[in-house]
Amino acid sequence: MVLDSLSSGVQKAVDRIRGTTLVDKKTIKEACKEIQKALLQSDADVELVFDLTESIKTRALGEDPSKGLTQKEHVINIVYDELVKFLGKDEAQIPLKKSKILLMGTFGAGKTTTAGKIARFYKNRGLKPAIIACDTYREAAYDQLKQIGKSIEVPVYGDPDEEDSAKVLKDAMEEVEEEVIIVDSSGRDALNEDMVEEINALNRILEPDERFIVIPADMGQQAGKQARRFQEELDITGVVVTKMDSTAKGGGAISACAATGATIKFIGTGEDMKDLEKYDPERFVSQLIGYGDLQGLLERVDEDQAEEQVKRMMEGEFTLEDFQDQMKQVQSMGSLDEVMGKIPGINKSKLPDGLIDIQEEKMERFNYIIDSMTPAERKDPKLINPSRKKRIAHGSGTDTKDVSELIKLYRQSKKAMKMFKGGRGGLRGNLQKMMKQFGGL
Ligand SMILES: Nc1nc2c(ncn2[C@@H]2O[C@H](COP(=O)(O)OP(=O)(O)OP(=O)(O)O)[C@@H](O)[C@H]2O)c(=O)[nH]1
Ligand SMILES: [Mg+2]
Repeated sequence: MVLDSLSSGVQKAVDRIRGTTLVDKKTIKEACKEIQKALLQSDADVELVFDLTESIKTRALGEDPSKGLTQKEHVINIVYDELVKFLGKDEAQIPLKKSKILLMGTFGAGKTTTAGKIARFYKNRGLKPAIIACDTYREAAYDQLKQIGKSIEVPVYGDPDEEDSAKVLKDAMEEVEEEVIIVDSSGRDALNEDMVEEINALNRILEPDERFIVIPADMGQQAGKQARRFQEELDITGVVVTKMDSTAKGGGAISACAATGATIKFIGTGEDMKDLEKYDPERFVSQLIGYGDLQGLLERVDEDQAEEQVKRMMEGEFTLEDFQDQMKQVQSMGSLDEVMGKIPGINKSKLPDGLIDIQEEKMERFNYIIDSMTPAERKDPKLINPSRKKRIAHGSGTDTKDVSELIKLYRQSKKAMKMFKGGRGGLRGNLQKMMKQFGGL
């Protein structure tokens, strides 16, 4: 993602706080200036940025640190918290159920590409998607979508010879049997009457659960205006911000959309079908801060849960369910490699290679596999004989090789956990810290 300049600006601010012995008014002011500079450079709205830094200042100077946090951690925590609010507050909810989604947006915003990416998103989560090509405006729009459909093995409905998009949709709806229906629509230069009329017609036929506007991040703060207009005219239920990978204005686009109260559902981070992320402001800000000060964020940790997990692990009980929990928690934070890198006393080279390398897609596959096991198998993976392995692979839409890989990785991790347990004094503390990181954020 081209968030480097925004990220390095925010990190500079956090470093400034971290680098002083006493966080006084001057330090906070200077840190706020760094944040302002970074956000304004990413084309965020001046007024919003000043409101943000005002909140940081007021809270940093006025609130007492929560129990267990140093003053420094407390201030960094406030910066984190306020940035999360500034960039959207809530994690997007994408219910994995039968749904109908109508995509709309101006020319070249990324609608057609996003239609494919969202189809793939659902497909990878076990639902059957289909795309309906309702862009009858742009030349070869149907072919573009067919190509995309082929690459992700998702059916595409439509009629390249029909000019009336409402008719295309009506006909397709009679045929379509899939669970998740994604409708691509024609772009326009801007939101004009023509477009409102067309989208309204599609809307009446489809009766969608979701109406997403697709907005390219390079619009910067103008994205907010566009989101608001579409909200007023077409009652959108969410925003997809595309091209986050190719502009320095992503922060401006996201903050402006968030300020309209619209929910950002997904962000597009590249041209490939896999380049789609469910939007999660906490994760986004963690990425900006570069996980730089995890300690300061411990406040967010559900201590009890983390302690409980540590205790069970210390007693040698590390089930596949624990493993799955950890994967899910780590998944919401970024790469395990980065997380591990921040924990004092852990020698990354001692961890199994596979553990460090688990990528998001693999984690997803592993999640399906664990979901397909019986509770008994999850508690005691030794039960998993070849015929059970086949059943699990079939149930999760994976290969027996994947199941074997997961079990191997689980065993290695369990061994690694034992190694920490038997290690020098102090390691227990480190492990607890690690678990807190896993359990929190
Ligand atoms: N780098 C990058 N490029 C993207 C992203 N999303 C879409 N694109 C590219 O943007 C261009 C336009 O994308 P489309 O999906 O065709 O956009 P559209 O909104 O359907 O365009 P029209 O149908 O012409 O209105 C294509 O070259 C895409 O590959 C993204 O997240 N990152
Ligand atoms: Mg298109």
